[in-house]
This record gives sequence, structure tokens and C-alpha cells, in this order.
Amino acid sequence: MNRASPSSLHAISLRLKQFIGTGRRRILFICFTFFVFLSLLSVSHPVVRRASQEFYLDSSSGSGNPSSGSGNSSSSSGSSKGPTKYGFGPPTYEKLRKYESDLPQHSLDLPFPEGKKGRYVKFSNQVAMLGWNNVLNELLMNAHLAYESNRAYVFQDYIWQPAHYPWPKEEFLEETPRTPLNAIIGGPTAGGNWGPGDNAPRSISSKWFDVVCPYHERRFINTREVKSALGESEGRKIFDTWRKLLLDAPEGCIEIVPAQEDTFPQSFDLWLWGSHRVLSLWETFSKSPTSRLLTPSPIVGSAVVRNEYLFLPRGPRPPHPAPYNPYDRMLAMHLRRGDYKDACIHLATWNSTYYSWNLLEFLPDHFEPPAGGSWGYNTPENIEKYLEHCLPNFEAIVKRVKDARDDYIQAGLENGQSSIPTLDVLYLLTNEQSEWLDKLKDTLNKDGWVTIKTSRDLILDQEQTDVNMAVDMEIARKAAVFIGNGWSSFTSNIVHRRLVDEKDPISTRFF
Ligand SMILES: Nc1nc2c(ncn2[C@@H]2O[C@H](COP(=O)(O)OP(=O)(O)O)[C@@H](O)[C@H]2O)c(=O)[nH]1
Ligand SMILES: [Mg+2]
Repeated sequence: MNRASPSSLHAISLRLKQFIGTGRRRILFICFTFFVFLSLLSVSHPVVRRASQEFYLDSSSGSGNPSSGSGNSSSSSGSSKGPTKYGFGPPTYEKLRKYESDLPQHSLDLPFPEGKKGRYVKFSNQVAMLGWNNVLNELLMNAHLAYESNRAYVFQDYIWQPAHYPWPKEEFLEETPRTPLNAIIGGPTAGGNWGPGDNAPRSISSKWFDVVCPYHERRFINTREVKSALGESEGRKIFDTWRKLLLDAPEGCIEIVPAQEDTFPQSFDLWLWGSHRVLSLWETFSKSPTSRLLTPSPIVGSAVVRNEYLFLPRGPRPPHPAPYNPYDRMLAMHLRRGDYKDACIHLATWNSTYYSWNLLEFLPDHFEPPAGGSWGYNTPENIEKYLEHCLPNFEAIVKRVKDARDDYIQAGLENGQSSIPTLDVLYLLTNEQSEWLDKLKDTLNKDGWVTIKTSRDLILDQEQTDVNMAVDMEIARKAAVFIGNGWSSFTSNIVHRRLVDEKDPISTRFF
């Protein structure tokens, strides 16, 4: 072993004395050493550590560690402390915009039905500045209509209802925020390929529409020309009427424009989505390539994957063999809150039925608007009934979860499934921002759920935060069991995906 000899120690101490020096130099050296010592002491103190972490999270740009949910959620620890500052503003999507503009179908030289002589339809009457799912259900139906009319669907940015945008107004990049469609969905609607051997024209961007279909070459169809004769027709009839018009029209470039006097000038409007009339479209729409080939965008898909470890069960091992895949053990529940505190009363006042695909007859849960109400009026007892389902309290939620789990397990056993179904992971997707969610978690925990994760536990980067609603929807799509809010279009689009995936109807429930 090498030991320092007395003579070498003496040499070192001499060197040190020389380095420290005398007088002012010595005082400076002592002060500096003392400062370093104090800094080390304070950094290792927990209070100082926490303060510096918070400072980092607030000020770091791009590399922060935000959580998500409805967007304005609190820290990833899952506790509710009010709106979070992300440390980064909305994304600019430069690369994604370039991807959209460089799509291979954006070429004038392609053979019919694409290229200069191709067939196109742009729905300028599409709804905007509403929640994502009111927009999504309509744009998918428009894309399906374009496909059935042998025309390329012209896709557009999603224009946000500012109240749902994940960033505060002072961080908006433009007056009305927008997100490229390819950030939220993938598949043929957003310009991806149709299935193998399908030569339908591929969707194009609205920017390319301006190139391939200059203004003076377009045929404009005002919705008035079609809708005034349709009134409150069945969805099927509405679809077939538009399809015939668009299929038979010889013009390559068609733009549907909204009638100014119509509050809902969409081809498939809110009156249709909120009524049983939409159900006649289910059979063909659910089997269409538009539905089958719809995928989450890569941004959404990557957000789900990076958070998957959160869903691994943490509770005791089940007494019987259980699936490896955490989604096969997951019950996801959509807790539609926030603006729904008012919306549920509004829905009750107008005696609203469930929304869209939530009305499908073969699903196990239904809500019959109770007798006693009239157009724009309802009784206090009826309003109470609506609130029980639309804004359920803890007791109702706990019971619903228990019943849905029991029904699912029972159905699995009756179907002669080889292994006993296991549900021991809960995912709560929500736009709730208060401590209500923490209290609900505690209540469910006391009821026996060990693994409970919520929208707030997700770690999302800047672009993933922008599309957080689609991330939650994708998780709920994959879950073995889903419980949603029957009046919500957010829920209805999850129902759409689950049924297209051929999940057993008993696994898709409503409050
Ligand atoms: N991430 C997330 N966002 C939600 C959730 N529920 C509501 N939101 C937000 O609130 C909006 C609600 O509008 P919409 O999608 O039209 O659904 P609807 O209002 O329930 O019919 C969504 O688009 C999201 O921005 C949720 O469970 N998770
Ligand atoms: Mg909405």
C-alpha cells in the first residue's frame, strides 16, 4: 500500500501555505471556503431542495416535467394544487406542418381521381371552436361521405374552443388556437393511405385544395340547397342525399358552404348527433375504412406508451392467473366535470337524450328522459335524476365501478373464458381540476382499489400536452372496461373506437 511519507506531507503543507499566502489573499481564501461549505449545507437541506425543484419546473423550457389531464392540471404527484404552469407554451408544429404539406397526394401530376383532374370535396360548413369530440364525430362522417362519393376529403386544422385549450390566453400563439389534424389523429382521414388495393383518392390539406382547386374552378354548394328539404330526416337519408349529389356531380372541385341563416349549418349537425336519428348510420359507418383505419397520431401513441408503466398493477397478486397486459386488467372511467356542472342542468332543462353512439340499443345502459318535462323546462325531481347520472356523487361512482366490474367478470365466466377476468387497475380520465379528484381516489382506495391513476399522473411533453384529450381517449379505448358519461361526445367517440375494435358491449357502460 502506498502511504505518504512524513517528508511528502511536509512538502504538501508547504505548498498549501504558499497557495493560501498571507494577508488579503488568506482572508479571501477563508471566505471562499466558508461560502462553499454553507452552499453545500443549504443544498442538502430538504426545504431548499424542494424550493429549487419548483423553481426549475416553473422556469425550465421544453425539458420540464408537466402533468396533464384537461390540460390545466396539477403536478404529476397527483395532488390538486390548481392550474400548473408548464414551463413551455403551445407547440408550433413546424415539422408536422411540413409533413402535411409534403404529402405525396399533393401533386398535380397524379392520375385520376387524384391530381389536377381529381375529385375533391371541402366541407367549409364543418363545425369549429367547439370541443374536440363534437368536431371529431362530424369530420369522420364527412370523410366517410367523401369516400363514398369517390372524392378526396379536404382536412383542416382543429380550431379550439379557447376554454378547452391547454394553455392560458396570454400564451396563445394566435387569436384562435389551432392544432394540425395530424397531431391528433392518423389514418386516411388525415391523409394516410386507404387499405391495400383501395384506390380511393387520398385526403388532402386545405392548403393544397387552394392549389389544386383555385377559387374560380370550384362548384359551391350552399347547405340550404340540401338541408331545407331534409328537415329532421333519418341519418341514413341525410347521408344518401349528400352522397348522391356529390357522387353524380361532374365537377372535380366542390366546396360546401354554410347557409348564413342556419345556426347549425353542418351536413351532419348537432340536432342529428343528439338524437336517435343518427343510429341508422352506425352499421355502415362502423364498418367503413374511415372507422377501421383510424389511428391515434404518433404524438398521441407515443404519449400512451411512455406512460404505460404507470398502469402496471401495484396491488396484491390475484389468487388466479391474470393477464400480463395492464389494459386487460384496467377499468377506465370518464369523469366529465368542470363546464359540465352547468351543462348537466342545461341538458336536463332540454330533456336531452344520451349523445350519438351512446344511444346504441345493444349497449347495456340507457337513459330514458323521465316524463314531466317539456321543451325548455323540467321539474326539480327530473333535474335531480339527470344530475345523478350526469354529475354522479362518490357513492354513485363507487357503486357503478363495482357493478361494472361484477358484470364484466360474470360475463367472462359465462362465456367460458379460460382464465378468470381480472380488473385491478383503475384509470380516471377527467377534466376535473380540484381536490375533488384526490378525495375520489381516497374513496375508491378505501373500497379496495390499490392501483388508481388519473389524467394528472401522465407525463407529457409539449406536443403531447397539446393533444392530451386524445391521449386519455386512447387509454380508455384500450381498457378492458370503460364507464363514460352518456351525454358526452368525448365518451361517444371512445365508444365508437371500442366497438370498432369489437370489444364486448358489456364492457362499455354509462353512469
Ligand atoms: N384530457 C382530458 N380532457 C377532457 C376530459 N374531459 C373533457 N376534456 C376536455 O374538455 C373538452 C370537452 O369537449 P368535447 O371533446 O366536445 O366533449 P363533450 O363536451 O364531453 O361532449 C375535451 O375536448 C377536452 O379538451 C378528459 O377526461 N380528459
Ligand atoms: Mg363538447
